[in-house]
Amino acid sequence: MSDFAALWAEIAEIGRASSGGYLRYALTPPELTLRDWFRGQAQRRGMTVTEDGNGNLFAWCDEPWAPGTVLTGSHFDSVPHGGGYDGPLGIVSAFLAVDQVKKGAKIAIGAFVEEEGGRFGVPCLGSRLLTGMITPEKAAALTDRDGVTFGEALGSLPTGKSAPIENLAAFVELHIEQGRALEVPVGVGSAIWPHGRWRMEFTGTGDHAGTTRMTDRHDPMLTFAHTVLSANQEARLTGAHATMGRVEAEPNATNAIPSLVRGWLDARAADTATLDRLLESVLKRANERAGVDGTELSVVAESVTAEVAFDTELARRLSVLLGDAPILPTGAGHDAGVLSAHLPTAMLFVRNPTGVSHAPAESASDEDCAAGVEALAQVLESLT
Ligand code: HGY
Ligand code: MN
Ligand code: MN
Ligand code: MN
Repeated sequence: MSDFAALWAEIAEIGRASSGGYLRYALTPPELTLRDWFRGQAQRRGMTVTEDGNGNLFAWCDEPWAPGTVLTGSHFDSVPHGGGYDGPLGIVSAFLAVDQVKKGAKIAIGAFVEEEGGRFGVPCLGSRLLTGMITPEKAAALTDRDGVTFGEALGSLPTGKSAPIENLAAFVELHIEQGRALEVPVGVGSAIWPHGRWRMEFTGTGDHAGTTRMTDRHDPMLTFAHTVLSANQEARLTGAHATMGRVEAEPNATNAIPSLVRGWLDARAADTATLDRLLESVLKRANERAGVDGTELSVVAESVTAEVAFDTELARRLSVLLGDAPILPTGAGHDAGVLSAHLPTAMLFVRNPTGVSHAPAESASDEDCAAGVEALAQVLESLT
């Protein structure tokens, strides 16, 4: 069994559901177990473990936050029934890469909290707090579906931008590729598509499903359904990606016309203009349909991420270092996208044969993952 396969096996069952996907929500038992695993791996290597007061965990080969440190790592949390590689692959690979880099190199490994936004609704919450892109107060007040706030889950008010991130020389995140673009084991990231998530609330008139004539209804599910179709049509027309994968109805009863339907639009595009055009069109059509249905619509942008272009020179250098590894963009958000506004940042992608992600079918071969570890070790060696 390869070093990678052996270390991977230590975490593969943590948080795994009968679906084969993972339920590793931030600061819940499975993710806390993975944090304990992280601490054990760090101690096994004589690394110093620190927490930054925002829920982010770090392991340091040298002094914490020593100037010139190169940070690598990713996240442990998953979307509901997500794949096992999205996040943890970057952390497991980091520990194995540290084993290969010369002793004394100033390298650190980070495990960022709530990257998926799967529990508290804002993605990259930990890296946004670390870089001051969200206030501790706003983060602390975010609630999960059981009404637990992030502050309660963390056990304190987050410390926000308190660590000297300016001391870091670079951040490199290794991540499984989440599309179908990578034909070789390892690639280098060029950009992250602009993207965001909008909470849309459709308000109508609750009523009896059996006694209310169709002409007398103000049914928000109808307006919602038209909005889903509009988003899908607009995305197909413009090459954007639009998804409404999460929906809630109140009172959510089979025999009651809903009074309210809440749906989240996840929209992304290769450039900002296309994304803006999609959004404008979907909101226009949704409001028009609300007029027809006699329903009301309110929209809240829960998080919007501008286009991220990674350091081109660094990406090219890494591509050459890795034997002309392909350089490719991603439609997925990452903590690297947040950190790239504050320090030189690069991403490495490991091939995903199914191309599926955020679902149990996400996959990567041990051979490709081992190639990813080698690549990360070479990159860390070259940067330190
Ligand atoms: O949703 C995303 O793009 C990322 O996986 N958090
Ligand atoms: Mn993800
Ligand atoms: Mn991820
Ligand atoms: Mn009844």
